[in-house]
Amino acid sequence: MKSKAAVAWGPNQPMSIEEVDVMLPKKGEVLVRIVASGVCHTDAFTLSGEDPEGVFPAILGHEGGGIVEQVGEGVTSVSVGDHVIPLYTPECGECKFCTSGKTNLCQKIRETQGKGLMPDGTTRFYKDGEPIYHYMGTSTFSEYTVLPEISLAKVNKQAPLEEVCLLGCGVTTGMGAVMNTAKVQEGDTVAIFGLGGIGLSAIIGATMAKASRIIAIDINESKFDLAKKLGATDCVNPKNFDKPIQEVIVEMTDGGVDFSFECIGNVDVMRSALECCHKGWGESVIIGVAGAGQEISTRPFQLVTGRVWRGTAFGGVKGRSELPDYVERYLAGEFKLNDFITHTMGLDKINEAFDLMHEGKSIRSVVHF
Ligand code: NAD
Ligand code: AHE
Ligand code: ZN
Ligand code: ZN
Repeated sequence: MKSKAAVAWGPNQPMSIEEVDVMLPKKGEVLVRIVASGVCHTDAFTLSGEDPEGVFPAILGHEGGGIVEQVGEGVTSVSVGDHVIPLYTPECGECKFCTSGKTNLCQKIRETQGKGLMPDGTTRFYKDGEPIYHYMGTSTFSEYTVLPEISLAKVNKQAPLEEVCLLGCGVTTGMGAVMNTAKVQEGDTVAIFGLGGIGLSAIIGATMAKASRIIAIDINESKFDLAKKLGATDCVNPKNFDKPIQEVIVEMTDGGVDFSFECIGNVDVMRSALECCHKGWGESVIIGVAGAGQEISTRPFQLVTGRVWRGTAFGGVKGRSELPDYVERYLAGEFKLNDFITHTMGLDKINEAFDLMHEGKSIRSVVHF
């Protein structure tokens, strides 16, 4: 069938809107009509050419909400008309990772997904007979996309897909990092580096966990109003100090925070985030994605003296079994999503959404189809 899609033909080039051919779903696959998709910094990261797994031409997008249009042979867990959120971290329920009870990183289809392919090693997108690669197993910048059944969370139809699409990545990642990965407890002190969709969602998580102090850090002070509205107790711009930001935070918190979160993808900030943690027990969680070839460093003494460095993908959330409950909690009014949606636009304006992100003017742009 035909579908309108934003095709990324190569790194650092604007995407172009094309009519592409989408193959119908094969065994275990599902055709989804995407209703809306958020734009996450990871899409821009891959478009920049910094992603070692970036393949082109590809249809990017991984923060979507859609409706099942057709199911392939053997698909039983979703049916036509169901509302779904695509999952870049699937949940097969049977692999070593799924059954470990220790991680959300299902590996059932990770190898093909990382190469931009469906599990059978082929693509479902074509333009003029030439294949176009999938992205993160989701490719939500297409009106129609095909996903494995294990990459879909079925959610309550009452939830507006134009908003809950943000639970397909950013909001779940930030909230999950705090509540699931770090397990912040009432009274803990928290520092959050980077106040985009991820960092602001981490603030929501820290507020829900009743953290006593939530220090929000960004070099773009226009992010501070929303950070405070969501619960930040302090907003700090590292540029306003003539010493390293970790020293500033250690002084503000009588020795450092209990937990810190890096929500930028900057390896120098990752070091600051670790080193602003309290000696003996402080934990720093890396969420940001850094480019090919980049590495983190610190003095091992930082770890010897009790600080912990860890990371998280999709907030440690198991998409099929846990994401529907995030949607229910949103519907129950536990947190809001529309604060994040600073811009909405049609797919044909998608490059503007990327520009707004690079200019620091948006939190989330949501593309409608
Ligand atoms: P964003 O661009 O919307 O926000 C990044 C924020 O960081 C901006 O507000 C920017 O001003 C701020 N910033 C930049 N440099 C800074 C510095 N040196 N010090 C302080 N603040 C600085 O991005 P986003 O969509 O919120 O994504 C954030 C990061 O998280 C990206 O690296 C993205 O790829 C990654 N990410 C990871 C996961 C995961 O599962 N681990 C999921 C989603 C996104
Ligand atoms: N492909 C990159 C890494 C990109 C990455 O870290 N992706 C995160 C999700 S970012 C969402 O906005 C993730 O889930 N990683 C786990 C995984 O299995 O991909 C690289 O460096 O190769
Ligand atoms: Zn993302
Ligand atoms: Zn699995």
